[in-house]
Amino acid sequence: MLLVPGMKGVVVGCGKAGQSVVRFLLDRHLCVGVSEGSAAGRLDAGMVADLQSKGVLFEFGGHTEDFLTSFDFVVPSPGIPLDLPVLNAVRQKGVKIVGELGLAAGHFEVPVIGVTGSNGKTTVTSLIGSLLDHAKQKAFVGGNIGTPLLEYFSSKELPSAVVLELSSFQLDLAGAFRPDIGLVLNISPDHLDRHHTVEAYIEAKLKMIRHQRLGDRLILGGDDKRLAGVSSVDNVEVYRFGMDKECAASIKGDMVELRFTEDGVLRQETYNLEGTHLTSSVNRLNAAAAILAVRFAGCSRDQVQSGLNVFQPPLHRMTEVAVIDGVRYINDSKATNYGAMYAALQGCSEPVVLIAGGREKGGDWQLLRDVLAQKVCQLILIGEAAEKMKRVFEDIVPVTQAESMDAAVQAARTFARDGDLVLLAPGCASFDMYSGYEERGKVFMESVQRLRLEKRGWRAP
Ligand code: UMA
Ligand code: ADP
Repeated sequence: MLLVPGMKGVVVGCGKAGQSVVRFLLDRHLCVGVSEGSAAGRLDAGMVADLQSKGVLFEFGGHTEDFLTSFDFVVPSPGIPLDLPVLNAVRQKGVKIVGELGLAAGHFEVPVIGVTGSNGKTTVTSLIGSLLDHAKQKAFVGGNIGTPLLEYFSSKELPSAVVLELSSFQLDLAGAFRPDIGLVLNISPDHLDRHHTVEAYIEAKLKMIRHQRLGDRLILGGDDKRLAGVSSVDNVEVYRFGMDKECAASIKGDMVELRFTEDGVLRQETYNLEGTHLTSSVNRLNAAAAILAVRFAGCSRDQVQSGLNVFQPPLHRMTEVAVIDGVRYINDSKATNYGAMYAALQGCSEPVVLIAGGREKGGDWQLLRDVLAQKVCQLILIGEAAEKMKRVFEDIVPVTQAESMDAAVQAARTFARDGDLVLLAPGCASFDMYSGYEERGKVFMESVQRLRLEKRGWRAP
């Protein structure tokens, strides 16, 4: 979006992303406002005072039409539902609604790699960042992963590339944004409380690729039925990754085989994941996607292989916590939707004692019945969704309920036999019991560590 000094922009929501939008607009000499839903005292007083001293106008405790329509455009933070009545009213009055991506579109000076999908975004984004780093290309890594994407514009040194994890919330307002290399990893229902229908959710995700142009590249999950019919625009070249050997990056055991044409030359390369931390079924796919992206971004084969060898996947994603009495305990707290829960179970070869539940995000539990029947020997339910999940699954698997994570882990210990796997893969958000998936995963890991200490005869703290 073209920003001219003196224009007036208002940011809705003053969290991490909102604050970075404010800084971005101030740096461009715009008149800036903030409309924040919570009361004034809930925000960091120092931050508010600092912004006020720079001329930023605030309204607290809600979003009013009068305040918002006194600006030329409105920038909702990613977490703000776009169907809020006040946003509809503002739209009807002709005030433009633009997102972080819409503001950034056209202003990146270096190649952009955009990563979206329902699951694996953070792993693939951080893997791409790490592989580029390993090849001495310092990339800016941001977006949904944590550092707001507009922070790129305050980088002290120009990075060699930008790697963005993009959520459906951010892509909903993508404007004319386009990545030079776009990755859509997979699609499974998620965030239906916000998007209402699977179709609307998919449409939001695919906004990432709508403005790509000739010369850009699109990397798609090849095993995903919902992505099979997706085609690129403007003859953008499409590369698929997956189990099928026809894919440009295909998985064969612990190997990733690449086969693609570059400058008219057929390239065939093999990468070995054995001995890396990327051998789980989902991480092999994630590695295949990331390898394609960084090869297109100029890393050599050898740089990529040595980068894969040292990469540590982020915590709470199929993280092994301990082996106690022959039982492996796995923390997949980040499995907050059906797709991740399904993938976690599908990849397990041992009988699974599954700890699941939490706050539902919308969707149909029936889709998981087959995989639970196949893989799970005992289901332990926690949180708000427990009653409903019990009704869906109790005829196919033994079910018990637990009041806390600690009680769930203690129960899992009594059910699990030598050779089983205790898996925390909730399939739900965590906010009914925890501040987020990190806290939920941490509590699970602490409970497992207590089991280990008890086994050694030490009194757990
Ligand atoms: N608020 C209002 N009005 C409302 C609702 C909220 O004013 O109606 C205010 C809140 O009081 C708060 C602010 O808005 O002050 C929060 O804004 P936000 O929810 O957009 O959160 P941020 O802190 O700005 O973080 C956002 C992303 N959050 C969401 O998409 C919900 C972060 O993704 C992202 O890391 C960050 O920007 C930096 O880019 C988090 C996330 O949960 C990790 N993402 C979802 C996911 O991964 O599933 C999509
Ligand atoms: P996101 O950022 O999209 O939420 P993460 O890398 O944080 O992705 O992983 C989220 C959850 O999805 C974890 O439970 C993880 O084990 C699972 N997961 C990771 N990669 C994939 C994949 N390619 N397909 C399905 N599930 C995956």
